[in-house]
Amino acid sequence: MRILKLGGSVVTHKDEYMSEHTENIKRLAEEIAEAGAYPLIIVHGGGSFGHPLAKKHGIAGGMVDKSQVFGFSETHQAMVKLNEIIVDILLNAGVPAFSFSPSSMLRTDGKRLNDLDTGLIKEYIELGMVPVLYGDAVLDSQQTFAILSGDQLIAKLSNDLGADGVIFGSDVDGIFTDNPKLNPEARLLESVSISGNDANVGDTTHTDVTGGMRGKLSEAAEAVKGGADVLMVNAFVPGRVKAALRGEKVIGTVLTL
Ligand code: IP8
Repeated sequence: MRILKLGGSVVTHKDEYMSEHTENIKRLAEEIAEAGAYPLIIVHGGGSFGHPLAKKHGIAGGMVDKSQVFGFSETHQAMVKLNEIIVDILLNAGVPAFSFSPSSMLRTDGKRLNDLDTGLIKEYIELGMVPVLYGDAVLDSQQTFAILSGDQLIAKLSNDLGADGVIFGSDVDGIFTDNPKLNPEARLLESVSISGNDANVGDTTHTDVTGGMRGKLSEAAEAVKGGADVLMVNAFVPGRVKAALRGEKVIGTVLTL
């Protein structure tokens, strides 16, 4: 079983509020359909849908004021909208996508996802469907609510379901020696050891309440520890996600123990 992350920077125009990247989503849906690499779970990020609202209402830090409740709903609703757009496009491309709302099936504890009942997800997969989940505004046992990143969700799904491979599709080729958007000298690393310290991923260039590339790396490390092959690829370059899903050699960064 494989898990594919479609980063928020891939499925939305990150600097345009609530603007989906239809062209990218359509091409990726075709690639996913053509790869036919089932069983598969897809998880997408928030991009310009979830993150600006989560930030505006301080959702990631938990509830300090009742007035945030409305913003919590708005943040979730923005993710529902983005998810609907993505699932519709996947279905049009012939991928048997099925939407799962994380906030309806789990809660975090101090921002961490410790318990996840994967029974239902498993049943949908066994029927041949492709569950599509997303980073979401969720209830939290310690701070009333929190933001669960798609990356943390992936690590948990990968470990609980015993995924063979996890592919993180983002807007960069993989992990670089430095942030390639800020430093032209940055070099792509073909493989990165999660125990080593060979990458300086720098800071994210957009609003990201869940920790940007640094957060992604630490969640990806959890999936590596659980035994999955983890690959980071540029989902903007046509063919890379398809090749990665097929298990073919592709430009990107492999994470190792
Ligand atoms: O983009 C966060 O998911 P991510 C989702 O995977 C929200 O970190 C609601 C901001």
